[in-house]
Amino acid sequence: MTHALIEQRYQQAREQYAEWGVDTEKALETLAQLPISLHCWQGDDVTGFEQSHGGPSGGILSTGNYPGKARTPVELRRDLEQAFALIPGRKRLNLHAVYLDTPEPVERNQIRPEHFQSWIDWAAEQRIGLDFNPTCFGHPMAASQLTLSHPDEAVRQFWVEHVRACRRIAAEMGRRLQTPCIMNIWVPDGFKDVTVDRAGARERLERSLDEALAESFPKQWMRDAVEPKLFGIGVESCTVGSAEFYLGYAIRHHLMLCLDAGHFHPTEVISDKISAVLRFVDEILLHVSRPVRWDSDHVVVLDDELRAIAREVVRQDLRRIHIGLDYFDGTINRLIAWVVGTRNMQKALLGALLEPAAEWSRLEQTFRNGCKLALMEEFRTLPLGAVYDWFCLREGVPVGAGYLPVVEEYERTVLSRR
Ligand code: RNT
Ligand code: ZN
Repeated sequence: MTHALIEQRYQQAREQYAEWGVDTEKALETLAQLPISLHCWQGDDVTGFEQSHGGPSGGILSTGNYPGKARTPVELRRDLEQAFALIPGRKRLNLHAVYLDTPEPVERNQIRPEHFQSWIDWAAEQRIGLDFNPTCFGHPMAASQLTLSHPDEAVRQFWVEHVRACRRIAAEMGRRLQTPCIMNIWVPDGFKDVTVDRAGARERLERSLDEALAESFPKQWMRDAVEPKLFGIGVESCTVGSAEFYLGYAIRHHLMLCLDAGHFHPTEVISDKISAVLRFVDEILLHVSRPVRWDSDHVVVLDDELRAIAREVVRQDLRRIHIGLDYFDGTINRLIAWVVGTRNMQKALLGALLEPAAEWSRLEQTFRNGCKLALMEEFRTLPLGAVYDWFCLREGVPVGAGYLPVVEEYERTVLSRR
């Protein structure tokens, strides 16, 4: 498509939306300011750079062995730079503790901000913020699938120390980069089979969290989030950090709740949970993912649930909802996975920003539900794509599938040589 055609299509789209009282320019301005936190772990199938231990379990699973995964921080940063160059708008990077950059192995309860110095310097250069996560899996001390709720005091303390160390690192990231680092705690803890002492495990998890979160840091440096889950592989019968557990914990301790799209029963959707949870917690972290039959972490596509999530983000309070991606597919080119998922998140947000929600809400409140349905269905076929293409052009990234040749070239010259 020529620039002239992209512009022409945008001008027509702009008029079409204007007829419904929607200002496309305003929507694009908002979209350009909305950061999306890309998850570093799509770049290497959640392996990380500890020389001593390899990646998951923890009951999570990345399948596939597509060639070219990043093996070092330098390679991962290079891949991320290439992906960032193909994604319009504001980005952040979400790191896990196992992505440390050290010449020698460092135990997880010993990690310090200097082990992430190269990431912090790089993020400053890229003008992006960092988010962070303790890694409570893929480690001999997590072999039993119990970490913060482990009955052995020494093991439990090891993981408490790990989370403490991570919070200090997160605070340093936020201080250096002048944007709060979101520190999200997810642990795989649970039981494979019929469980006797659920209460004991939950009591230990609560105690560990209390201990790990005792130190306080300025809110403008770091904020804590907790992430509940329904079940994982190998912990089918009981997950200690369940939805009720963490919702309660987050409310009582004024923490952020993380809602992962794959962490609930298959017919439950997080788009319905956002407005409920926001009544009781100040902020929400989203782990946007795509569960296929289970928490499979497929690449995010522009489906109805993604659009529903985006509507809630836009209609509630943009400042109280933080958008992060969480999926990992090792069967396809990993840059394509990042670019497709992030662009889809943005398209869904743009779609929501281009809807006259106040008008539709009036119809709903006056019980004109037939009209509401009709208008909402009309909007499905309005030219959202023309507006997004214009956004890409304006932001200086390839329009539409124009990024594919760039990825292919990168695969040929960089990835295939690894
Ligand atoms: C696991 C959780 C968690 C992880 C990442 C790697 O089910 O979703 O967020 O995916 O921390
Ligand atoms: Zn998650």
